[in-house]
Amino acid sequence: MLLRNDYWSLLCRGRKKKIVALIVILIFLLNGLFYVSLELYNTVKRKEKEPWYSSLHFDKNSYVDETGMRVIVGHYVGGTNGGNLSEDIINSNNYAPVAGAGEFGRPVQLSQRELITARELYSLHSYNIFVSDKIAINRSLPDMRSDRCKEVVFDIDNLPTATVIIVFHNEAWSTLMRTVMSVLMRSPPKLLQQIILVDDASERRYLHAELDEAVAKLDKVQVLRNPVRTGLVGARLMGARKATGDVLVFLDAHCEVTKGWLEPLLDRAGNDDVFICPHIDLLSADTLAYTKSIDAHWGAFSWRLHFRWLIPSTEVLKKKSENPSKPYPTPAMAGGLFAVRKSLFWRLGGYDEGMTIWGAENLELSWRAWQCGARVEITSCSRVGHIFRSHSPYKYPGGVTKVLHANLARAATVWMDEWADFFFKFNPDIALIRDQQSVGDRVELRRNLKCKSFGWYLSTVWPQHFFPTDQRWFGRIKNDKGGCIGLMPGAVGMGTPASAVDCGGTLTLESLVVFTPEGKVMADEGLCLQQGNGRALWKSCSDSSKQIWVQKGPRLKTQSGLCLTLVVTKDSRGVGDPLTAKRCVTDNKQIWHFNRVPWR
Ligand code: LR7
Ligand code: MN
Repeated sequence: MLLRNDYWSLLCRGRKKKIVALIVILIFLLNGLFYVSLELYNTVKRKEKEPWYSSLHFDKNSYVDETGMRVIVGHYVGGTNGGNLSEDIINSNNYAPVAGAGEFGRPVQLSQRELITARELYSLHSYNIFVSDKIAINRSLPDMRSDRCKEVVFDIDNLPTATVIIVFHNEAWSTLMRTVMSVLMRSPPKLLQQIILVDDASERRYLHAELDEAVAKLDKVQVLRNPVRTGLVGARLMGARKATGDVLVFLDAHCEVTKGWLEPLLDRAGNDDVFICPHIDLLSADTLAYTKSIDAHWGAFSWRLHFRWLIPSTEVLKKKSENPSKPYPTPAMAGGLFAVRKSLFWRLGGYDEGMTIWGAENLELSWRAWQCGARVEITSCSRVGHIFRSHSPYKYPGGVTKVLHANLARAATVWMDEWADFFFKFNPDIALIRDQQSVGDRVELRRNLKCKSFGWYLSTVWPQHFFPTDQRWFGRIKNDKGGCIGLMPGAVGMGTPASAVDCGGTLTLESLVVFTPEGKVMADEGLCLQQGNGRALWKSCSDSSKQIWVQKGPRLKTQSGLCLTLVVTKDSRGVGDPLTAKRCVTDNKQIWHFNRVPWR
């Protein structure tokens, strides 16, 4: 009988025995290593499919369209302001550039280990501060201008000068400084009069002495300090009062300007009748990559007065393609990035100082500009990147809703006339604070400037708007089986299949539609009911004949004579069931009840 040892002695002996044992152990180890790396690789793959930040808090109403443009912005759901991070971490400046990182606007990718830290720090600013701290504050960026824009020659000697105003509250050091450096590096010195940073009472330690020291080394840059936090309106006004340049150029504190950005703005702003905005590109909040945003966009707003990017009118698109370097009009501006001659800014009343912290000042300014004889425009030749974030990182005294609602109530009361009544009627929480706003001085300003009506603004500046008017039917279109034509809450997006929604109470905007004399069924967000292939869809309102519905008694017919039908599948009341145009038959699923609702 062989002993265990004897097997070994049969195979090998002495030194050889040890070597074989070693090889066996090595194979074991290698095997283990292989499995670990496989697991790691799989995790990375999985992460690639579903980015790590997808677990973070996103506004359900926001989405990015196929071109990468954040179509819905400017409505926040409140943040966590740094969560459980220690005071030391919150107050430290960890800027440590890594050679080459983010150069030429490229994305910065992190290792698995770094991602853990990055995720922990994310809530501080609602963008990836860990990545930002790796990118040099004077990084290079590509020239983002189209060839047609590069061809334009400016007479530098005859352009007005610029004061660039950047307000901030608890901004990250690296992003703020990168904004400043990009302006210094890419503005003709002759045109750049000064850069004014306005600190809106930031608490972060690194934004005090450390910032002062850094700024002292830079030519033309100064810091003003707001003793109490007023919000961006108060801070911008503080900067504007100290401006010595001819033109005020406002930027958010997390922007990067690209080559040739200033000249087209100054060229147009010199005219003294216009608020001119650059074309806003995207700086990814996760990788800080610089990406182009959709070529043609303009700004407008929803029924709830949330700022929205929309596709411009056909007329504007046509003019834009004929002359791509020419500025084009926009019904509203996003608010953060624009240039205006100082004299015009003050002549039109600066800003409404009653607006605190954040929100609505962009719509107020846009309406005021248009209604009071000026214009709001975008020039595609000036390209500036901005970090779009999905929620706001800082504190709102009393809560974001309270602050935003008060600002919206002010803007609506002063400028919207009958449409203010529409806004308040369907937003009863905001109506409650309507009378608390003292806007006497702003109403007087409007009277003194002899400004035009909101009706004029809608029909002249934004004739493609989707608000109700006296000439448009407004109300609820209810199927005989139950269910109304409307937007599914939360399912807002271009090209969403249309389903019947719960008819809800009298004030539910989701179940209310505008039916225009031309036959368009319009819902909030600029969406029109359109017959697609086999299913009715909510599509961006356009001139398409597929968006025309003809009312024939209780039926809604397409131009080819099909009848809008509720395809009852799951719910006896039809809620959630698909809508589509089908051959007309005698069927109550094709019968619609038009219940008119007064729009104001
Ligand atoms: O209390 C505050 N004090 C401040 O100084 C709150 C904010 N701020 C500063 C802040 O640090 C930042 O530099 O104000 C600036 C704007 O605040 P953001 O970046 O939180 O605003 P936003 O980019 O999300 O929102 C857009 O809408 C706002 C409405 O009040 C302002 O008009 C912003 O300037 C505006 N930003 C843009 O237009 C950039 C383009 C993106 C879009 C849309
Ligand atoms: Mn911003």
